[in-house]
Amino acid sequence: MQIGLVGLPFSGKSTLFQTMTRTHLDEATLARQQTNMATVKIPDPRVDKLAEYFNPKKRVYTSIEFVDVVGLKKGDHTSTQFTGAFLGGVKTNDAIMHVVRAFDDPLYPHPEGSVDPARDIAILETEFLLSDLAMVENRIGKLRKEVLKMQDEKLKRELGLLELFQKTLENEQPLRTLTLDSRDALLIKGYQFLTLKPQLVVLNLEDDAAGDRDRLVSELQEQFRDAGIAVDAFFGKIEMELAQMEDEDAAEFMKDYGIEESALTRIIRAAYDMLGLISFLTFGEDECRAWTIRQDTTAHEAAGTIHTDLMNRFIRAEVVHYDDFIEHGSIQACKETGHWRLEGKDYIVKDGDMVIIRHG
Ligand SMILES: Nc1nc2c(ncn2[C@@H]2O[C@H](COP(=O)(O)OP(=O)(O)OP(=O)(O)O)[C@@H](O)[C@H]2O)c(=O)[nH]1
Ligand SMILES: [Mg+2]
Repeated sequence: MQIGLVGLPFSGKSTLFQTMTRTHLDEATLARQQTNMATVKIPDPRVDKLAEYFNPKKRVYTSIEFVDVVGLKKGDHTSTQFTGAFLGGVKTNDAIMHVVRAFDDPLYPHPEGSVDPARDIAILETEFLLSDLAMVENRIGKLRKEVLKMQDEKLKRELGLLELFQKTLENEQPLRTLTLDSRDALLIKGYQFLTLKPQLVVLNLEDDAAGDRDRLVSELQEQFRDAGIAVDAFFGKIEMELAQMEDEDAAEFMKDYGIEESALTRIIRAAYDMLGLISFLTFGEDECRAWTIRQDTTAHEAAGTIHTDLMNRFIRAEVVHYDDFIEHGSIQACKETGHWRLEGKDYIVKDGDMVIIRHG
């Protein structure tokens, strides 16, 4: 799973990247404007709690890959230039995290001349819309000819779908506002449309804006809800310092600033939700581990994420939900109270299910 960090120049992409990946990029690296990539463990207190019970040799978390996408050039200080390299870089990501500047700093002038988050969100969306529209139009032209030549049902279906996309985009609606069934989704997957990707806007707030945070976030959320964009916020400067501290110092610092949860934890969880991802858990004396799956994954498919062998020789899943396990305190107690269940292939795995796959 890969998430691309995008945003106008000086919005704080590299700052957020360093915060979330707990890396430090030096000035020279930043100036080189290269694409940076890092894998981030998804913090999951449930894995820690299970490890307390089972005392395993290993605990394993799931992870997401973050990419600091570069390529947006500062234009002649009135506009931002979007390059093909930039748009191409965004395409390969599963989801977009759009860093939007809400801090003012004369040292780093805003490329559009003023701080205006709603405008900045729209600038990027418009660019993505135009890029998708160009691709749709181009493809429709070719498809129409092909459909005339060879009455192919699949091509016809694709054409119909792209015509719907064209209308949607011409009405300035991003493609993520459409509901596609899995068959259609598969049909157009290869295009990697930009406005089809889930997008999370992350406002980069001024250090002293803590009191305004909820208001700013909910105003923007209201404004962009119809476009299917989620909004969150972080304090770039503070949280970067925070991410580079030892845990003890960080706790102290957070208390001083009244930050309850680090951006790292919160934003990563928001990204997880945005992608429709959930975790199930495996446990035992060897390892306690979280696994990432999409919502609506069956027990059979979930077994396949652990190992294809488990999928091929799947007999049944034994399942107890993490909350029930914590409430009753042991597997034995869960069995006695009927919270330990046997499930078949088609069982839809829930977030927080503790699972044992029985196989032949
Ligand atoms: N005052 C203030 N400065 C910030 C904040 N976040 C980032 N900065 C500073 O703004 C400058 C630009 O931040 P970056 O994270 O490099 O921004 P970027 O989006 O990666 O910029 P480009 O890669 O050049 O497009 C850096 O010097 C940061 O230290 C913030 O919340 N407040
Ligand atoms: Mg940068």
